[in-house]
Amino acid sequence: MQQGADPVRPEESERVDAVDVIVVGAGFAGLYMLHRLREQGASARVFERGSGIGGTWFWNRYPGARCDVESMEYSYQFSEELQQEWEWTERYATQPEILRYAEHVAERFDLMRDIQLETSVVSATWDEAASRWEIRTDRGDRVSARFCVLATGCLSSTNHPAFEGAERFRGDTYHTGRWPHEGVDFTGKRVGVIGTGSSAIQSIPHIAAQAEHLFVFQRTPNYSIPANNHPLDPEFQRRIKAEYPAFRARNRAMPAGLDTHPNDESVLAVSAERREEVFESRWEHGGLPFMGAFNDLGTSHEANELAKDFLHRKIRALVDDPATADLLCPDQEVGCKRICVDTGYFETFNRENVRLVDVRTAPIEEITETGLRTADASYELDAIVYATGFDAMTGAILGIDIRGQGGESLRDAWSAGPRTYLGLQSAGFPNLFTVTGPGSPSVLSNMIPSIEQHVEWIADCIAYLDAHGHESIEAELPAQDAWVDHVNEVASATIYLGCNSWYLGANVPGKPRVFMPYIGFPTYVAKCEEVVSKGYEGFQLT
Ligand code: FAD
Ligand code: N01
Repeated sequence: MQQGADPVRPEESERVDAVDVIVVGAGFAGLYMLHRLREQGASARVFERGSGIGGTWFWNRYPGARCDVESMEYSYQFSEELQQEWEWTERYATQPEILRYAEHVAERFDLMRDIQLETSVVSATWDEAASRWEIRTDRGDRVSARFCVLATGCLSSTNHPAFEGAERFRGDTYHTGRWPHEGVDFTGKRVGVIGTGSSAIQSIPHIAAQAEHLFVFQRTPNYSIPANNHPLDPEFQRRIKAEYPAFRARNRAMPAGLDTHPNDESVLAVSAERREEVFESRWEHGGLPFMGAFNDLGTSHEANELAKDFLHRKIRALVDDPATADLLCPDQEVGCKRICVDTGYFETFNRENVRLVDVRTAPIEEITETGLRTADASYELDAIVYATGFDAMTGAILGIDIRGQGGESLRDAWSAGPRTYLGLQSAGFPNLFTVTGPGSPSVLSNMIPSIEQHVEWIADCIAYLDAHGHESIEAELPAQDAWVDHVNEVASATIYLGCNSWYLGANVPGKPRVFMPYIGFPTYVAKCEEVVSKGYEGFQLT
């Protein structure tokens, strides 16, 4: 908890019966939403499940957790004073530094007095007669609000595979997305990490350096580009700050709202020497800009094959044991699953105390009292780390029992996959907004600019309704259907549908296979603005 703040503790809080807006979640989305609403004179209250604010950066405290968008870009731009005064220390900020930043924002804008921590929203019910939402929490709060904003996060509902016998394990169990605040000492322990996504790839080198022995249970290998992290040069930071608004504007206009230095050449049109030179320089530069190496890696299978070949060669050069290197080479196309960014991940498999276990050919069959059994072997473990990710994009939203017009449940409305108009609203659920909801660029963009764009759109919308005497706003079904079709059509022209990613819900058994984010920042921003300029086209204002 940041110093000087004055958090509302559940036991101290008075029951609030009526506010203009209830915001669920106090990550970067909820914090900025609260600030904007207050600025325009609305009363708002935020409920947050955690015992602190910061969302992702509050929960994901595993060793090695850090951002893979560069610090100068992964931060708010709504306040020039804020972006001038905050000093980042590294090219990619660590989790503790980002959490300190979130706490600084909360303190600076005096947000804590409207945030109730350790409180989960369990239901939200639309009262048609009153045109208001009734929100209930696990603490017994009952609040009536004109609007409800779900700032519940795309990656906040942790995924726990239902392994047979999991509860019998007598050792310690951790999930990367719910890491203990006091940290974990793995010294002298036999540790098993399940999963090889971004969280695993960041934490494995740290756990390996501490544990007596580490088993990495891999179902699908992933591509990872070295971070090449380094302390931030003060002169570089000063130069960016001298023109911060222009820097932000430039990046907002880029694909994904991120400066990946996009190269507008087709990899298929250049010579083999040029191809190698560009890939090599991207590898050296490090991080997500690898995907900007050529303009067709995300759309052409043939082009992607060349990136794949380059990265397979890199993995084989880094990993000494050829059989382990083979296992670490992904089959899927580069970027189909979210690309990872690492520091020493592949090299970790050269350590004597680390072993890669392929659980694709021999799946995990059960967790035992003393470890884990796959289809062909047993492993004795003192600790199991679930790096098994999230019920992404819809998990946190559908964790709340939401009832809209006519008592319709959102869980039913989304039973075949999420359906939204612009990722902002769902038909049948008036005055309910989602920040970075499914159907918006969200996880396929630098998320803080995406969050700011949504928060500003929602705040402006509420101000517009007030100014024009409208009681409610609701997405129209035809507009929503057309938007969902458009989201799918855009995705089908890319490489994204060809693998089992969490973008498709494929990591959670039984989840409908639907591509959830929208590929198209920044054209998406223009579309949102156009809708407003046409009097909220596709929405019904009552
Ligand atoms: P969150 O930060 O997830 O906050 C949502 C909050 O809502 C949570 O605190 C949760 O407890 C709360 N909540 C949910 N349901 C309820 C409920 N029913 N009642 C009460 N509270 C509730 N994005 C990038 O752009 N770049 C990166 O480099 C990057 N790195 C990441 C690294 C990790 C480890 C993870 C998990 C994600 C990363 N992301 C990154 C995505 C990241 O989630 C976003 O950038 C951003 O932090 C999301 O902010 P948010 O406020 O929308 O959601
Ligand atoms: O989760 P993931 P994550 N048996 O879903 C495996 C962001 N993020 O927490 O691929 C065996 O990617 C699963 O296997 P498979 C970023 O957007 C960013 O790592 O489904 N294995 C996979 O290997 C990221 O994409 C950073 O076959 C099982 C792993 O668990 C997102 O958050 C850091 C299994 C889960 O990987 C999620 O990342 C961290 C089973 N039953 C997170 N079930 C940055 O670096 C699942 N797995 C910025």
